[in-house]
Amino acid sequence: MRSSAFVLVFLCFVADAAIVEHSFNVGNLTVSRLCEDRVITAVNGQLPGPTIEVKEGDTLVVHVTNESPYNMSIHCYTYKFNVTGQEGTLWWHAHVSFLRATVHGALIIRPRGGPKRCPFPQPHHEVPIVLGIVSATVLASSY
Ligand SMILES: [Cu+2]
Repeated sequence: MRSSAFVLVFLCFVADAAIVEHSFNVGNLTVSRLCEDRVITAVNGQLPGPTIEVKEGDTLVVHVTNESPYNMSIHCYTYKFNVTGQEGTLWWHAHVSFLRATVHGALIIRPRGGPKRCPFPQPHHEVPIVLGIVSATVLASSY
């Protein structure tokens, strides 16, 4: 009896986990900053890039098509992560330093147990805010 209850609880846990998929198209984007139009590299034509929302325990799959002038040709990659052991609002970003300023976005990992597991009262509304430094040097070096 005890082992069947354990199996049932385990199945509920597994059934609650989801596979969250995103497609990132990395390419050029013209933005107006510091009173000038500049061409930057961005994801899905957005700055900051798309917000990813998952629950702890989900599997995150990101399909990336690189159409930026870097790497010279179109490359496609698929990244797969198991989101375990982390909760909160983080950021995803390019690991090339001069692209990190424009190729980034919010990664929101919600607790598996829902809002009741948050260590604060449930907010009325949530808005992710991504702070970035855009300087003439960054813009000049990103195209
Ligand atoms: Cu990093």
